[in-house]
Amino acid sequence: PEAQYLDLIERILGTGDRRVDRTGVGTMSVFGAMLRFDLSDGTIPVLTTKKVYWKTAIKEMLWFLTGGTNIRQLLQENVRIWTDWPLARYRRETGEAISQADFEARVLADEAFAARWGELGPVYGKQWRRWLGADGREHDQITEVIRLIRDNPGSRRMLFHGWNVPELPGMALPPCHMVYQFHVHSSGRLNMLMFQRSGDALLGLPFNFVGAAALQAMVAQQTGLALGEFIWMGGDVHLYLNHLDQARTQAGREPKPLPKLTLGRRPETIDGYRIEDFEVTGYESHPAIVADVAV
Ligand code: THF
Repeated sequence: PEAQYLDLIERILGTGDRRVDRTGVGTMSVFGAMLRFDLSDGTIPVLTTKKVYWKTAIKEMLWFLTGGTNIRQLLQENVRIWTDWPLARYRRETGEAISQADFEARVLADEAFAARWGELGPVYGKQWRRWLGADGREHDQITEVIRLIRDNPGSRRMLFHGWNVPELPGMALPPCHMVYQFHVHSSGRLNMLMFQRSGDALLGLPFNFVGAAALQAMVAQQTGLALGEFIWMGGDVHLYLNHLDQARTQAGREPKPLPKLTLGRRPETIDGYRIEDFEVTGYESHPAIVADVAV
């Protein structure tokens, strides 16, 4: 299964279109890709060809599920992967040359500062849990999709969506992983397909696979279904030009068996999960690969 990811990396390195992107860093990019991970054997796609911080990725998914949109909650869990965007805005708007560590410390210590500068706008959590309709009603897409999977598993409408067109301008970043669709096979297995319009193949995708698979495991548990396939679909899938050496290193490594995920407890609702509930066993990986995130 991991070989598919490494093939995608090779494809980008070999045939990717070299182009300038939003961040100015530049990328090699392919358009249109699909990976399929069979989760029915209990595995979770935590890539082994580099060290993937799977707890961070699951904490990020749990943060989305809370409906939160402020980095303060993430920092309280020691997750720093979203700091760069508010930090860049703070530096731009105040002209202050604050370090990342000092910025994070202030967000943690000062609630008013966090409300003013730690906010990402109506990103994932807001749209998933409180999508605002034109009539002023809020829609909890997650609760709704779980209800639908339980009540009408043959439905072809079991999905939730992050791309709220009128709210895009207010988001620090428009959603990358934007649609999640569910499917119940007659064998009682829950499949999930995630569409990602834009994917940072080195840094982002390994995190996104873990977060998505964790979500699928939670939804399967909540609906009393077994796990089936996780299907990942990408639009613009790219390697930043300052990630090419790291990507070559990773692509040259031999994958090890994927680890297994078990949920230690069955909470009453999708809102009850904590990071301690996720047990990943048998994770052995090649060494970490360090790379800077493009902001
Ligand atoms: N923007 C870009 N350019 N790449 C992304 O992957 C990305 N994301 C989120 C939003 N915008 C993005 C942020 N997610 C890391 C991982 C995920 C991120 C951002 C950064 C990262 O730096 N990972 C390192 C260190 C992890 C750690 O220290 O905990 C790694 O080695 O994995 C894609 O959703």
